[in-house]
This record gives sequence, structure tokens and C-alpha cells, in this order.
Amino acid sequence: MSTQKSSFNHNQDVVHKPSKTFSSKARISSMAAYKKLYKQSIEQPEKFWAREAEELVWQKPWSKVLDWKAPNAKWFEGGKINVCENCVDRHAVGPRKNKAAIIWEGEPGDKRVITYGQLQKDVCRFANVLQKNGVKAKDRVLIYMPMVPEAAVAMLACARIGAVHNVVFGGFAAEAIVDRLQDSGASIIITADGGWRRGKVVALKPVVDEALARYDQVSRVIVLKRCGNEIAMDAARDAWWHDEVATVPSKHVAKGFDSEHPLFVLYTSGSTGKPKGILHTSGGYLTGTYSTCKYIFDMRDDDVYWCTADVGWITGHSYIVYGPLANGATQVMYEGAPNAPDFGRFWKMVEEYGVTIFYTAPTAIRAFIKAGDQFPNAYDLSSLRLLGSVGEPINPEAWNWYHQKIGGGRCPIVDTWWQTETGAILISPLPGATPCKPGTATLPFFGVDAVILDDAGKKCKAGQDGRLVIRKPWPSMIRSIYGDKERYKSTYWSDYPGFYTAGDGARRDKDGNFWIIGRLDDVLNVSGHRLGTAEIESALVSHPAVAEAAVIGRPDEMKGQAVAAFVTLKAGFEESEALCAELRNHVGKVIGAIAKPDDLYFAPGLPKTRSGKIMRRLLKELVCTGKVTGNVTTLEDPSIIENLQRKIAPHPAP
Ligand code: 7RM
Repeated sequence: MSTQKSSFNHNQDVVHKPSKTFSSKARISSMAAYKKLYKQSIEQPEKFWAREAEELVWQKPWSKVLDWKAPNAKWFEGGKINVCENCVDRHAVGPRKNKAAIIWEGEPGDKRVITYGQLQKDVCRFANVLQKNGVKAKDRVLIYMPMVPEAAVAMLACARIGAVHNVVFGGFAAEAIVDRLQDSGASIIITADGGWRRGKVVALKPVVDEALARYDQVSRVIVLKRCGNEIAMDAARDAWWHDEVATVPSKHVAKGFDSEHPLFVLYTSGSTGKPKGILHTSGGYLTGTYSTCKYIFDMRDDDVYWCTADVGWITGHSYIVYGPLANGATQVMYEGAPNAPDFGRFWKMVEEYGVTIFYTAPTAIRAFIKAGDQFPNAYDLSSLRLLGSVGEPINPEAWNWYHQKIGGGRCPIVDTWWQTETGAILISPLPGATPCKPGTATLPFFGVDAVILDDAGKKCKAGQDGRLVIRKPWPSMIRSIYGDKERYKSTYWSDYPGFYTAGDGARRDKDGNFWIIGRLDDVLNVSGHRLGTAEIESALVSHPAVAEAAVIGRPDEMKGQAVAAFVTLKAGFEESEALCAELRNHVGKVIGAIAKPDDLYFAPGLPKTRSGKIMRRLLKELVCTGKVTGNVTTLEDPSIIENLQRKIAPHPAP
């Protein structure tokens, strides 16, 4: 175990305290307030979470807040709740009836505003459609849609009738649909003819047809007409969304379901093995997403919130659909790519709709940096008051750019750490309280007992690397891997019995901040020193020539592992041996000689998942064997690997 100082934090002294203007209006407005409530929430988590859950509408009150027999949690047992009623109906009957719930923009520029009153009608109609088609509580419904309001409507309609949705990202191929149908046993699919992406129609229904040629247990496919592209309709099996909703009433009674009633299954690819169906349930999940939105985004009725994720990811489930709508928020939803027609699209929309809270991923931020400042410079971004980041460690370079260029130096940044499995954010600054250092997700949310343990299960000291562990159950946690309790137990609860292991390496600094240093599967061991991928990559990106970097360990006889780095340069910089030496030395200066890359490859692009995470295992395989044979179905752009395979030559250390 290394105990070097946090090398990720190469501008050690920079601490961004929330401004007085921000703090004075925030729900949690000082560190003293955070610490007090955090202490209470850890001493009596059930009391904290019960208070949060009480802000939701329950059709029957719970009799017990938590029943915990590790690794099985039941939250709010005895309670009956309708998740959809909480996200839609309760706003549609009060003063928010005519408030915009969703301000949607299609990629071609078409616009729609859906009020809570309208959303209620749409959701009720679609709930009636599902029931008319025989869907019952606990049935699985596969949703394969573009980023249109109907994707949220379909999810909410499932929740309303107690059906379990399984959203499959619209960029996945037929194979992913078949896998998920087989595992979940869904018998109905909700899809669209297509969606717009970078000026082209991405056809969806034909992909469903391809999947159903290999799987025959689906009896109904409901198709939204979005793009008007030509598709085949099987008269016995397929029906148009608009025909279906035309024949049903816009009223539907939302009945209460048990708090532990399943809400959805969302598959995560995982680095090896078959995708895991992460199962979430109702009352606890909604409490977690509701509460984190309220405190971490400090969401208000007059905010215009925008999360740029796709509903096919957990971020879209928790922070587009359930959390914001449970808070009665107004949000922007966008169909297409960030660079359609150019990299100014997001900023144009921020200006146009007066977005106040903006939540995106480091991969997007790095793409914006690479594209150039002329794009954000062309728009008025002064409506923004709070920024968020999720998905990967945000390297200080990206943090600072986001803070200055997008936030005008005025907006706090909440770097939110969480997972599909955690359901809601677990580690994050509170924007009116927490002093932020670029690169750290800072401190645990209320009720979250996060620690870093060494291999022997001992708590790590400040500065010491270990594994991130959560010691207490929390309401929005995963309940099982769908259909596989054993795998659930062995994957998450067996490293340290009774504790949840996240699979991330981390360390705390002297102020208690959590620094996520990368996935444990990716951690390097160089001459006995553990090195996180995040910190070496971050050191590379702190060089002015570098846009993005990925680091892996390859076997080395002397050192155990040697460091191999893939580097994408910013526009205007040329690959050269001199630059290579300079980058290597730069890492040496920032972290220490131990982390200097042994091999350095210039790569025009890095292999990423469709949600933007770097796929290091593919790079590792490529370096170790010269080819990539592993599962590449989650790869966003397969040509990147082909190009790397053909073009790359290492620049070995002299
Ligand atoms: C929300 C989401 C989870 C993994 C997680 C981490 C990484 C996510 C951060 C982060 C550092 C962050 N769910 N991760 N957020 N690492 N700082 N703020 O991404 O299931 O798709 O991925 O993502 O490794 O374990 S996920």
C-alpha cells in the first residue's frame, strides 16, 4: 500500500468554498450544519430516512423503517406507495398543475413543453394502454426508446401499475435486447420507429424486429412514431402508440404497492461475465432519489434543471425521471448529441431555457475542452447557479474548466459519486456547505456510512489507499441481481461480511474527503506500489497538450506491472518523441518516478462505453496480446479499437 500524498490533487491548496450568496439560500448552509445532521443521521439512520420518506405520499404508513438481515434490506415495511403518484399526480393537483415538468427539445430543433397536468394525462393513458394489453403488477416491460418524453411516460406508467421496467439504452444492438429479454422474461416491448442522433435517424424498431427473430416470448410491441422512418409492422404483434392511447381514458387510479415492490431492473455490463440485472424497489429508491435531489442539487420550484444523461442509464432513471419529478422540478430534456449541429448545442439550450442546474459527465466536459472555448463563449450562461458531475473521477483540469468556462467561477460543482447499484448519490459535496477541492467527491451524504478499508479489513489512515465500503444499508440500495440472490451476495457483500463493497479504490485526505482512484480491477501494482488509474490519467491531462488519457498496467518481469498510457492530444499539438518524453517527465514531476509511463501510445480516440466510461480492459488486452477478443458489445465506437490495433506503436521509455 502506498501512502504518498494525493497526487490527484496537483493543485493542493486550491479549495473552493461556497459563496455567501449561495450558502445563505441553501438548505444546508454551513459545514457545521452538515456535520451536525450527518452525525445524527449516522447515529440514527432510520430516524433520518423516515423523516425524508415522510415528505412523500404514502397510501398506507409503514410499520417498520428498516428490517436488515445482511445482505437483505426491507425499507418502510408495511407501507404502501405509488411511485408514479409521487412523481406526477401530487403535483398535478396542486399549484404545480400548469408548471412545466419537461421542456423537451428534439435534435432537429422541435420543441415541446409538458406540464405536470399534461404529464398526468399522458401517464394515465399509457397506464391504461399497458393494462389493456394484459400487463400486470410485477410483469417486466422492456423499454427501448430515444430520449423523448414518452420514454419517461412509459417508465412512469409501468411504475403506476406496479410493472417492472427494464430500459435498454437506444444505442444498444439486438444482442443486448435478446440477452435482457431472456434474463428478465419480459413479454412486451415499448419502442419507437427511431430517434435523431447527429443529423441522422437511428432506427430502433428494426433492431427490435431483429431481436424478436431470435426470441419468441414477446407478444406485444408498442411503437411510438418519432421520425417517420419506414418500418415493418407485424399486424398481430405490433401496435402504434398513438392508436393505442386514442382508445383509452386519461384517468387512472394509482393504487398503492408494497414499499418493497420491484420498480425496475437495469442491466450493467460489468467488466466480465453476463450483464447483471440490478433490481431496485419502490419506497426506499424513491426516498433516496428524492432526498439527494433536494439536498445535493438544492432543487427549488423556480429552478430549471438539466441532466444530460440518457434514460437508458441509472443517472437517467434517478436524476431525470424519479428524483426531479418527485421534487416537482422543471427540467430540460434533450434528444440528441452534444455536438449537433456543433459543440455549442448545450450552451445554446442553457441560454434559451435559462438552465440553473446543469448535471453532466467528465467525458462530455473533456470533449468540450477539446472542441474549444469558442462554443461556450458564444452564449450567455449566467442563469447557471449549480453544476454537477457524475460517471468518472473528474480530473482537476476538467473541473477547473467547468468551473470557470461554464460556471463563470460562480457556481459550486457537486462531484457526485454513486453507482447503478447504489440507486442514488452516496458521496458528494452539499453545494452550500462543503469546501470543494477539484477531483474529490468530498463527503458522504446523510445516513451513508462510507469508509475505506485495507485488505485485512482495517480502516485506512488518511492518505492510504484501500477499498471503498459502505457499512450501513441505505434506502435506495440494490435489492438483488435479478433472479440471482447468490451472485448478489457474493458480488457485493462478501469481501467484508455485512458491508457493501463498491469495487472502487479510494483514499481519504486529511480533511476526510474521499478521492476515488479508479476501479479496483484497474488498479496498477508497480514494484509493490498501488497506483490508481485516475491519478496517473489526471497527471497526464494536466499537461497542456493532453485532452484525455487512459492508463493500464501490463505485466513486467522486474516491476510486476509496468505503466502503459494512451494519450489523446488537443487540437494543434503534434505527436513526437520529444512530446512523449515531456509527458513522461510531467507524470514524474506530478506524482513521482514510480508512475512514469513505461510505454506511451498516442491515440486519436479512446475506447469508451456508451455512457462515456473508458474501457481500460480492452486497452489492456490490446497491449498484452495485440488484439481484442473480449466482449465489445458495450463499446461506443468499435472503429476506435480497429484503428488502434492497426496504427498504434508504443513509444517505449528510453
Ligand atoms: C452513476 C454511475 C459506477 C462507477 C463507480 C465509479 C464511477 C461514478 C463517479 C465515479 C469517481 C465520481 N453509475 N464513478 N461517479 N468515480 N467520481 N463522481 O456512473 O454504475 O454506471 O458506474 O462509476 O467507478 O463505481 S455506474
